[in-house]
This record gives sequence, C-alpha cells and structure tokens, in this order.
Amino acid sequence: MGAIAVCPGSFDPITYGHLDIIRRGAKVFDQIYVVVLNNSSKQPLFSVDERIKLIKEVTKDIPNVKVDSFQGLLVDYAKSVNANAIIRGLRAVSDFEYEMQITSMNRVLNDEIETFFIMTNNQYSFLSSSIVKEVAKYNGDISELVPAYVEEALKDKFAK
Ligand code: COD
Repeated sequence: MGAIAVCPGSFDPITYGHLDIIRRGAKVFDQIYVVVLNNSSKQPLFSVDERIKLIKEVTKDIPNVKVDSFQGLLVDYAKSVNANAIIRGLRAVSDFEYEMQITSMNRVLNDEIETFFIMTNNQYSFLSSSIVKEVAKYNGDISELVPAYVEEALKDKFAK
C-alpha cells in the first residue's frame, strides 16, 4: 500500500492557492483525498455538492487525486480511507497558531496520523477563499486567483 494523504478544507471555493498545495502534495503522496469538511460554523457560499464539482473539475488532470466530503472528525475520515497523513498549507505566521491548535488536537485524537505542512507559493501567500469572494462580489478581476471554471461559478452565484 502506498502513502495516502488527506487534504482537508472548506474549499468555498477552491483557489489557485489550494490547487498549488494539492498539486505539490500529489507529487509526494501516492494518493490524495481532497475532502470538503461539512461541519464548519461558517455559512458557506457554495453547497458541498457545488464545492465538490468545482474541485473535481480543476483537479481532473491529476490522476492520484480523489474528491470527497465528510461530516465529522477529520481523523475519522482519514482512518476510513487508510490515510496516515494530513496535508495543510501555510501562508503566513498568522496561520501558524490555528494550524498548531488543530494539529495538536488531531494528534490527541489519533497519534498514528501525521500532519505535513506545505509552504504557500509566494505568489499565493495573500490568497484565501474569503478574499476571492469579496473581490468577486464587487465584480473585481479574479482571473489570477481562481481557475476559469471557478470564476464562472462565482459570477453565476453573484449574478443571482
Ligand atoms: N496558499 C497555501 N495554502 C492555502 C492557501 C494559499 N493561498 N489558501 C488556503 N490554503 C490551505 C489552508 O492553509 C488549509 O490548509 C487548506 O488550504 C484548506 O483551507 P480552507 O480555508 O479551505 O479550509 P479550513 O482551513 O477552513 O479547513 C479547516 C478544517 C475544515 C479542515 C478543520 O476545521 C477540520 O478539520 N474540521 C473537522 C473537524 C475536526 O476534525 N476537528 C478536530 C480538529 S480541531
């Protein structure tokens, strides 16, 4: 069995920052499950099904990526797909405290699963789904921030 990793997130919606982490992770791990966690307290713009559709479309050229969703604890999902690694992206020092907290909690819950951090590509260090939504809402240019397919989905959402 190869090395299997889970790449969890809200992905509301997926951005070039996420995609960069997924692509780089896919070069190191044999199989990556990109999983939309469905129990966030945040009110999402896109439904879980819409987010999955967007992720599937923009990762369709990466053969060792599977897309899924889950409600519950990340470590339980990881166990269910035999993953022993979690991949997270790090943008800035401001991400560190939060990441440290969830990594430590996950280790308490299951110490067989190791978390790996991938440093953001400098060009995406400012990028988040929230920023993309904010700019898209006011018709700003987001073509450098998300794939064209996601850009269209955002335009449709805000046109309604
Ligand atoms: N560059 C690099 N990485 C990036 C960028 C960027 N521009 N943008 C986002 N990322 C990374 C983030 O750092 C993160 O690692 C990943 O991409 C996903 O980001 P988001 O914002 O879509 O998702 P989050 O951080 O809101 O996801 C949080 C989870 C849903 C994973 C977390 O809350 C969770 O595990 N929930 C399940 C419940 C659980 O198990 N709880 C116990 C542990 S506390």
